[in-house]
Amino acid sequence: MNSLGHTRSVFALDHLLQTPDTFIRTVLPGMSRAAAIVHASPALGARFTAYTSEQQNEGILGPPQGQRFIYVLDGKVAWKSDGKQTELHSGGYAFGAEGGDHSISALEPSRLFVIEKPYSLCQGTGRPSPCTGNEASIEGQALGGDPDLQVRALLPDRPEFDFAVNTMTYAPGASLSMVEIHFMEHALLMLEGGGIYRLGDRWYPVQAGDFIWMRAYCPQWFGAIGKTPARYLIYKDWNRHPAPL
Ligand code: UGY
Ligand code: MN
Repeated sequence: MNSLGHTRSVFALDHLLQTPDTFIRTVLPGMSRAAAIVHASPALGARFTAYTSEQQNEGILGPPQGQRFIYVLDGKVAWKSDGKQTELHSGGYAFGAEGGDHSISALEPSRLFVIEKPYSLCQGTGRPSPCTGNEASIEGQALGGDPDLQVRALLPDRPEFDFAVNTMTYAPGASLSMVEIHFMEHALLMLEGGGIYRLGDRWYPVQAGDFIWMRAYCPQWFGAIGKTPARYLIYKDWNRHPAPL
């Protein structure tokens, strides 16, 4: 508890840094034996919703608003989709398409990072199919040829998917090679380690457990600090024209 009203959390026009001391729990419609920490939502200016779901044994989530992506932070959950059940452990993830049928039930106390987003149809691509996977079985790609910065794309590289979720792993001392400014927005959860995040014209110390939202065009840069790798999960809108009709 901080009795002097201090926190690292910041809410600015083009970004949000939300640290665990400011997390508020709520129960979303259809949740049972579970609570949500809502990180980003349309009320913030985001075009998606991102939350952490904390589930007790047998805790369930309600129906999604649009598509749903889940990443297991810890614990074990049963993901049922298309009559098939898959057990997901830490690092496991699943995608459910808009209008599809899926259910999620915790097999032990678990925490999930969840993204929900209305689907943006693109002429000629068809619709995405549900899928599951585990981060550990995905081969990393060196970003811009830098072997100290490995990107793992969790969703299939196919045009029907209108968003991407990647993990980025920085060796100690590694950094983005440039300040990025782009029309996509981001949700980001620090999974491991820490460093300095530049957001807009401010630089923030960040560590595992922190959440960041970046509005489109928010200047951004990260450098890993410490003797262990820094790793984060990052969402971005993807594969769509910036001016949808
Ligand atoms: O994919 C990205 O835009 C990523 N490189 N951005 C970031 O790490 N802030
Ligand atoms: Mn970016």
